[in-house]
Parts: sequence; C-alpha cells; structure tokens
Amino acid sequence: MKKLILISATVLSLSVSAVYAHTANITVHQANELYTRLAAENRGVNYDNAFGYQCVDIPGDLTLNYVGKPIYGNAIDLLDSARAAGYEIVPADRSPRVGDIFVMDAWPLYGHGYGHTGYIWQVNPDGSFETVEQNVGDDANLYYGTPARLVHRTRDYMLGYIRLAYQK
Ligand SMILES: [Ca+2]
Repeated sequence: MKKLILISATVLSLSVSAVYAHTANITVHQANELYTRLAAENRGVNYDNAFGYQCVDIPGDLTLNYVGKPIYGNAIDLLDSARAAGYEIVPADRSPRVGDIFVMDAWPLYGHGYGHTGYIWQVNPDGSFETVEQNVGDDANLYYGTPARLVHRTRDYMLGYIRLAYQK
C-alpha cells in the first residue's frame, strides 16, 4: 500500500511539470546564438510578415518556429497570451534567466501603451541583464520597425518574464 502511494505521488509530480511542456527544439545556447547574431549582422526577424521588425517578432519567432506554440498580440499582451498558451510566467519581482522573454511597460521610457519585449541572453551578477530587441532606439517606429539590437536592461519597468524550456 505504501509503495502504491509513492508511485501515484511520482505520477502526480510528473503531470504537474508537464503543464509547462512547451520545450523549444533548440538549446538555450543556440537561441542565444540565433538572436545575438541578428543584432551583430544588423538583421531582424519578421515572423508575422506585418509591420517589419517589431519587438514582438522575436518572441513570435521563438515560440512559433522553435516551440510550435506561438504567442500573439502587442508586447503588453504577451504575458496573458503566453499564460493562455501554457507557458510559465515569472513575476517581475523574481529574477529572469537566460532564455527568458521579458515584457516591460513602455510608458516611462517610450511614451506609449503597447509595451516592449525582447530576448534575454545574459543575466549579470547585479541582477541587470543583456537582451536582444527589435524596434528599439531613436529610430523605432510602429510601421516597419528596426533590426535587432543588443540592449542593457535593469529590472525597472519589467512586468514579467516568459520562461521557455530548452533542449539540454
Ligand atoms: Ca513583424
């Protein structure tokens, strides 16, 4: 009887972790390579073929082309979209990890309500992090966007993080 209980506990914990079963078909190292190279080569991704290189195209590209469970909307919508699609959401008061997608409030820095998002390729010892982002900077625009760039971020204005699982 005791053994049976142990087994069912194991099955239960397996099914709980399977809630976030959206594992990318690449390693986090490969994801880092993919997106930092875009920035190094002044290129971008445009996963929806709309409005050029917007910030949401990086999370869109990653979740559509490397996980197969795409998330949609403006950046400000991505936490809800990702939660509905079954991704793990990490609240803003916790530390991000390499491979996470950040979602931030765009009002304080950029003066609009669409939010902003990007890919985290490095987390620093002081809690700040290094990102790849599209359509960021003085030439950002909502019509055709701008290519990927490397950006340094702190946790200021962050609304949360979308945590993907990657191949080991
Ligand atoms: Ca686009």
